[in-house]
Amino acid sequence: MTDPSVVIIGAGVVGAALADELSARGWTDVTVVDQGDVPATGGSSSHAPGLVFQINGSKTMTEMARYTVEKFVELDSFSQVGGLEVATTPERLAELRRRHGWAASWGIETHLLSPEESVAKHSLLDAGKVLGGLFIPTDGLAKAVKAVDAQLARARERGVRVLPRHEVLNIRTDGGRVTGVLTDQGEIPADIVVCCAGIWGPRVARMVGMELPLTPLAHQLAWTGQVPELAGQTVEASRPILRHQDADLYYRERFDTLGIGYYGHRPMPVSPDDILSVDAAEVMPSVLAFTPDDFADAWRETQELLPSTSSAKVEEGINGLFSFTTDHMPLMGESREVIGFWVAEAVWVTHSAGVGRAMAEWLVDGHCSSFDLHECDINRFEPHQLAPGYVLARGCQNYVEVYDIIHPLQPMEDPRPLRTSPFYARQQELDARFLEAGGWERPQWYSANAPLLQGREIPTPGEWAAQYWSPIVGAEAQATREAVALYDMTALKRLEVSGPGAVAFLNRLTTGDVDKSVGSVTYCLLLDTDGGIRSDVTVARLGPQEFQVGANGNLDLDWLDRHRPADVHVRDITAGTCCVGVWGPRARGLVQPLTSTDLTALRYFRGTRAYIGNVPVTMLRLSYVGELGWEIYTTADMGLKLWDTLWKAGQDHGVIAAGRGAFTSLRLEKGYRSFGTDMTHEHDPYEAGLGFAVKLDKGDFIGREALLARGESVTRRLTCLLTDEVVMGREPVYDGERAVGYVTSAAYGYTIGKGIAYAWLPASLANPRQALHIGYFDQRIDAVVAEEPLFDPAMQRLRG
Ligand code: THG
Repeated sequence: MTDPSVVIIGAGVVGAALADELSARGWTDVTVVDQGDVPATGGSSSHAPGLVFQINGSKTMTEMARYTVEKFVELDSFSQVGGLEVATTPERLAELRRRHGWAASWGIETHLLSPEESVAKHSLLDAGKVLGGLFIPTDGLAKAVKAVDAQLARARERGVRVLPRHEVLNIRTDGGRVTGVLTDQGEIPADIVVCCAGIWGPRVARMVGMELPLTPLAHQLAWTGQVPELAGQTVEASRPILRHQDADLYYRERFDTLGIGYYGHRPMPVSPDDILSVDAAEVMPSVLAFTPDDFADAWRETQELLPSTSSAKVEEGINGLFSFTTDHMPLMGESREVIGFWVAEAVWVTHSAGVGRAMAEWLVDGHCSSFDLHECDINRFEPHQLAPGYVLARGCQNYVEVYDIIHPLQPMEDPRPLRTSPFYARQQELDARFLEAGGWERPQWYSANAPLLQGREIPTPGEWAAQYWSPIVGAEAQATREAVALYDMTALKRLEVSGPGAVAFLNRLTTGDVDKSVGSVTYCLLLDTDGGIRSDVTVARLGPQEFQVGANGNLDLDWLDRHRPADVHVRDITAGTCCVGVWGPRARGLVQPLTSTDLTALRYFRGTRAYIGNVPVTMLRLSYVGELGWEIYTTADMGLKLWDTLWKAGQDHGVIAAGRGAFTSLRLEKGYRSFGTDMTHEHDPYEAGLGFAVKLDKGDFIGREALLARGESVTRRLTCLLTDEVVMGREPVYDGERAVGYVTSAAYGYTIGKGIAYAWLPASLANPRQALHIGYFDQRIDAVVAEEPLFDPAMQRLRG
């Protein structure tokens, strides 16, 4: 088979990186087109200020940034002056400590600095204003246009064609497949088109009928005249790049002047349709006229932080356009509708080479092995998240929040509410505190449960962990184990998989054997061809050719849909149905009188159709909280009736409604993993402690060959740690002074009376009673490896 022909649209930092990485892997039938000149095309790369700060809460983003730095250094397109983030408020100082933790978790060297040490790194700083700093030695200044040039040069040497001044007019498709790109200079045939068009991306995507949830926003970048203290500086930059996040500002040197970037001004979105063409634009299409009024506060704050700028002036500035998304993450992957149409969009210079590498691996190998991309996948979105109003509102809000301190549980505030379960009215009556997930309003706890606190000692966590928290969370968790609770599970993604080929299909896509009797429920994994975990799912056989799959999100729908043969249907039934988990030792006492189905005969991990009062339901006997009970599903129209029926019957059994806070705590006590947090595509089932869900001898399935090659022996393990203090996730784990791993999920275990933190650790340290530390702000918290599960290892609760 010959390599496919690829057309890359856009010769900015992403397109250039991709051309280089593809050709390095032997794909040379590659054409890069751009409407502008090359290497300065007029897009965002051409005006990018070039600051590369690598530290990010996302492991993937940090790793893609690190790769970009390494590559740009090699390409002589990077000035590694270091990065300095300073704090001028106590909250920011704490945040810098949290970021230092992320750096340790993801393996980047950083140093927390005193005010004096900060000033020693950057002498323009006012010592009196700075409370501390975070120094990242490997950060620095990218020369984006030079990097584009260097990467395109390498690609050209390998045979890649680069065509400047080719404006894309349309994408040719045939039968749902890409066949070529029509430009103003003629047509270029293609098997694969990759849209790396940055701020023009939505326009290009629309040519194949695809909504790209990206908003171009103008961002102010100003340059001072000479700053006296920099006079005579002959190198472009000698001090580290600087961030003053408390005032939404960043700085870089350019000889004796300073560049100042500002995120504090009003969001200035621009419709992709209003971006000027290369020839119509005064400077370049991605550069709009500077609006000095929007910069007034920035200049005042600058003079305070960097007093020597007081005698300088702002001499020039731009409002430069670049891409924002609804969740701060890039958009990568293949369209669900048009085969061969790929995007690599909403990528900043910081991550560009990493994204180029990821895309090349994905295209050439069928998956990306260097980075876990589930947070970046273009198919991650729920339908409402593609609505133009949503895309715009979230893009603008994310501009405002770029430098804000965001708590891990902090929900978006607008637009809300979007999706409400049929139980919503009752939840409001019970004074639920709602957070948000996938658009769903999701109760974290119910204030109406405050009386449950009587006679209980619920420990209060530290200040940070106590946000979006109430002691009621603990009371709900304990009451679940004592009596019975209703959990709204409607947000759990549900797919119907049906048709003559359904059994064979699911056996090929999952690690389990689903060819069991009607009524069986199978917990198993979706693996990629390399054996990495794509998801963990429950597969309930509701009929000979009919299955309900409990999944983790839209990517599972996409994965199944992509692989499905013509005799299998895959349908997302989440929105048309609802689910309530009824769990606790008194669950059977509550539900049995409401149904003629013998619930004792319905064994653990079995399911059935039944009636609860007047409500037709599907009941699955399983429990993420580790208690006796069922997930009870019905159609959305009957949801409220179901809730009311259970609620009324539950009054004699001490029923409560319980929220997500309790749910997470109980889940961790039971040791159940959560995809995306505890394990991702980077991990195989054995490392994640999920080897039991892999039936290697059932016949072939996606990932089997890779698992056989990898073997079951592991060098790292997802490990249960016990602590005295609650952490939040993503903190580094230390063995002495050495960072050896990172926390995934964490919560207080209210019924075991300990803090729980799951963490990825070297296998050699994953042994019970191993003593370690977790880095949490400025503390080192004692942690001890524990045997799991912490709760009910004999499974008496679930099987009772
Ligand atoms: N309910 C349903 N589907 C789901 C989830 C759910 N799909 C996504 C996610 N949650 C899957 N995660 C789990 C994790 C653990 C279990 C179920 C779903 C579980 N495990 C038992 C154990 O590990 O002991 C049983 C394993 C077995 O018997 O094979 O229950 O919450 N519908």
